[in-house]
Amino acid sequence: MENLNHSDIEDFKFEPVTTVAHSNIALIKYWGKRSVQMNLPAVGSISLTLDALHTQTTLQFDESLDQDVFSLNEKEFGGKELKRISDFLDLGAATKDRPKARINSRNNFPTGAGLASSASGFAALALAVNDRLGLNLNDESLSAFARMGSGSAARSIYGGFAEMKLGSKEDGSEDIAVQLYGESHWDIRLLVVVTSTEKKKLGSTEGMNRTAQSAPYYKEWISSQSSDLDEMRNAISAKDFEKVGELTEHSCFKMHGLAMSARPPILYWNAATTETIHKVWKLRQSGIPAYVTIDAGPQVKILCLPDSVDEIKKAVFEVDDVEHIIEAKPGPAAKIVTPENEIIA
Ligand code: 2P0
Repeated sequence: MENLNHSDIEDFKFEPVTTVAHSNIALIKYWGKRSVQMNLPAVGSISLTLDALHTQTTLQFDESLDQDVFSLNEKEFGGKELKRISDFLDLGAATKDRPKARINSRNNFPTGAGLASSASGFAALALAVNDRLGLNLNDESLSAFARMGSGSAARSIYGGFAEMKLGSKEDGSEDIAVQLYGESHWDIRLLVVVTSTEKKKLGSTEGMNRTAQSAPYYKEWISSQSSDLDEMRNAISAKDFEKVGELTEHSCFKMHGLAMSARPPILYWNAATTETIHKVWKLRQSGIPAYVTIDAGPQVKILCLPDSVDEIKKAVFEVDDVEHIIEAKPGPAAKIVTPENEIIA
């Protein structure tokens, strides 16, 4: 990230820019950090970017401000939410002594409930900062910058299937994301089954740190990841749906089993989460190819093929407390949008 070194005032563009980045679902999960300070993941991960879930962010540097102003879905945030954003802008500018900014973000999905809002959020912000500060980062460097905001954000720079690489250097220069395949590689679907829109009680960062410190299988989690990644890369390349599904479920349950083994235990699921898992497994027994995955929250994400969507939705709506289902396809890369193309959510 040595080229993140643009603190001269001339580098700031003071007109606003608007960016959109899409959320992603990890098929092979990231959980744990090898450096908390640099936000370096302990394991690589593979994801699918989702068209239906996005963050749109407008960034404007303004010399008349004496502190950054951050709003999400029209609500202004201070405290640790604002600090996380301000620290990220400092990192982009390579100085704390920079013009302050207004950051207006809008998610088209519930925030903080395990729908990876930090992934699309920091990808959108990284792209906006790159543009307004004239950093000229290529996609890999941009992904490393986004990663410093949130690990999963590195993958949301790309459309389609992306891999976050596990670097070995301490400076994080190898911890970048790359695209495996674009969004047109494979027409699959991801159904996001929303079982609760309450904000989660334990954030991912805290959950990961507690897991690393206390889960007895943490070493095995790390040592078994590279073969999962190899198998998943091959399965996506071959468009082998059963294999991708089986590996996706395996990585999900391995991550959650690990988190459950932390002290005190971490359990992100509610009753509807568990019931939905069983519903999907029952559908599979009846011949419908569908597989579950779950992030740091109670929502269940169902990987399936386009012609099974209606039947799966019908069955899952029978579960008590399923509030709604969002249908997603492989989504596009993060991009700058012109005012005419801004999405009014
Ligand atoms: C993932 N998750 O691979 C995993 C699976 C949740 C479960 O990445 O601490 O918000 O900001 O780097 O990216 C969510 O964690 O964590 C996440 P930080 P992040 O998608």
